[in-house]
Amino acid sequence: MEENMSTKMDDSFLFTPELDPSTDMPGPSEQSSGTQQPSVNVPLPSNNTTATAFRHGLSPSMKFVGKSWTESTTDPTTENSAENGQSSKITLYFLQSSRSIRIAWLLEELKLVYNLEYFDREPSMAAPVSFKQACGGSMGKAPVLVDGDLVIEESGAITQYLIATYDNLNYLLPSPDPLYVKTLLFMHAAEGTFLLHGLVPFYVKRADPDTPEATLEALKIDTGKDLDWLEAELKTSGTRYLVGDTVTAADTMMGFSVQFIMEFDLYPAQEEGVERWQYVIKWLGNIECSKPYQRAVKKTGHTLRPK
Ligand SMILES: N[C@@H](CCC(=O)N[C@@H](CS)C(=O)NCC(=O)O)C(=O)O
Repeated sequence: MEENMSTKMDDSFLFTPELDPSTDMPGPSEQSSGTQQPSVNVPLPSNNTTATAFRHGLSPSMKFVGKSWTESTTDPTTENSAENGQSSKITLYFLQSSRSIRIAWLLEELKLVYNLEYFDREPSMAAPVSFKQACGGSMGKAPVLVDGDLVIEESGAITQYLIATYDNLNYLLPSPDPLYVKTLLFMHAAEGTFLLHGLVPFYVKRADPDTPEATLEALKIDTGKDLDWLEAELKTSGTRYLVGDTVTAADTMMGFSVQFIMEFDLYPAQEEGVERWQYVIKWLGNIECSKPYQRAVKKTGHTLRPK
């Protein structure tokens, strides 16, 4: 993005690291502080990297209910637990600069062992033929997740599958209650509203780099409204993440959409020196502080600006 939006913010507003039960203890407070949003620079992985992760380090007797952790009588440890270095039946087909980061992050949140198949984009930004041949999916789009005999496409569908299969603590999609409905809303708004609107000016500009600014501005009106809505939601809830103070599937889906919109300036021009979406920027900073997110970026080499 031409201008880093965080530089326009009042320092007092910058994200405040807090204890986050969805991360490795002791939480984001050990990760960063100060006024700079952290950026994770890692070398790109080679193909066929095997990424390993562990189920989170919470006591098996703890269960996430609503916004807090409570004792549970059931043992959430299941067959998806794994030891370091163990190969996995789960493979993520990851395309650089894509929605694939949603799934890498989710796998890290779930502490699942998975194999990572990494693919760079073609110069045209299309997925390479090798991706389409290898992933086993019929759409040829990233991400694709393979779990045993199952091949799953669409990042939202993969998210729902992984949660239904492996989120034994219900911490990424709260049990049916108002928080569940709110999480679903964000999960679907990520594709059906935010990226739908954000990709219109993106594709128009890509098709014709000389598109008049006035046309692009007109095409960005909807993302402005979407971000206004998100800003109001975050301001009202006052929470660290979209649904409560821990990461949920709302964040793993919405994070990429909003990062993409901000990175490529797909929002309406703003008045100089005024930050219209301060809470949104703060939330993006909280995501970047999250250890599972940082692990996902490190393992995959995800960046929205590939070299
Ligand atoms: N709605 C789908 C979108 C999938 C999609 O369009 N993926 C893009 C990357 S973000 C892709 O594979 N692009 C490369 C291509 O179309 O060749 C999802 O959420 O998974």
